[in-house]
Amino acid sequence: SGVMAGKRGALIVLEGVDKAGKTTQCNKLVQALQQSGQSVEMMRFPDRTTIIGQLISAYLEKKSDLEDHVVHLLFSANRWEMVPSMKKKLEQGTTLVVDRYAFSGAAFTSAKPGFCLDWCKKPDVGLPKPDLVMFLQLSPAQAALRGQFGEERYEIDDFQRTVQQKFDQLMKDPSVNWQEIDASQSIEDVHREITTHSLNTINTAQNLPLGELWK
Ligand code: ADP
Ligand code: FDM
Repeated sequence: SGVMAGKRGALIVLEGVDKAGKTTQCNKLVQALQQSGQSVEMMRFPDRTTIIGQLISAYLEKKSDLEDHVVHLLFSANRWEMVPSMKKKLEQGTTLVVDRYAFSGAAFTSAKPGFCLDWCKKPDVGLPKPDLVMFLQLSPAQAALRGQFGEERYEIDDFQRTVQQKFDQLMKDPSVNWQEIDASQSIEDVHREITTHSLNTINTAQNLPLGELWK
């Protein structure tokens, strides 16, 4: 970055099992940061609006079947296709709040028989590294209180339990800045915690180069 370069934005990711409150909290965080005068945008993966995203969406809605390796690589490609615009926005000082990222990618595929976590991480090695990953922690029992699962692929209790175990493994990696959040609190209490972590991260990230994930 040159002499006149401004401060970069932060890459902030929310992860967690289904119904943990990711989407609710991403929306509230974006609103709060906007109100505090930050330049901020929300993103979500999968991004179902692209061509690759439409293939993924049809698969999740069970309108099509795809081989397990293929769909894993499509999820990863759906992140890589956004990388140029993500980097540009971050460099311009915009903070990105992202609903799911490569951690969901690795956790969900490695929960399938015959897939190891290490293989599942490989296609996402080198993606922009989040400055902060908040994991919304919620037990399956508490998730069940938030209503029934929908009709999409992966919305099955046993599978979600295995996904949680894979997330637990991923969270042992100290090269990623994980923050575990107790997602069983009220929406407002979770929001306060997430906002505090995010503001701290925005302040520290602006003086640091953007990292490369799992590299
Ligand atoms: P996710 O994106 O992680 O699947 P959502 O944000 O869509 O989760 O929330 C799932 C459901 O749980 C929604 O009906 C939402 O209103 C509700 N919910 C979210 N956060 C909380 C909370 N802290 N306490 C109770 N219900 C919540
Ligand atoms: N998912 C999400 C994956 O299997 N791999 C990925 O890389 C990502 C980003 O897709 F079941 C799964 C997780 C979830 C589904 O659901 C997407 P939402 O409701 O759009 O988050």
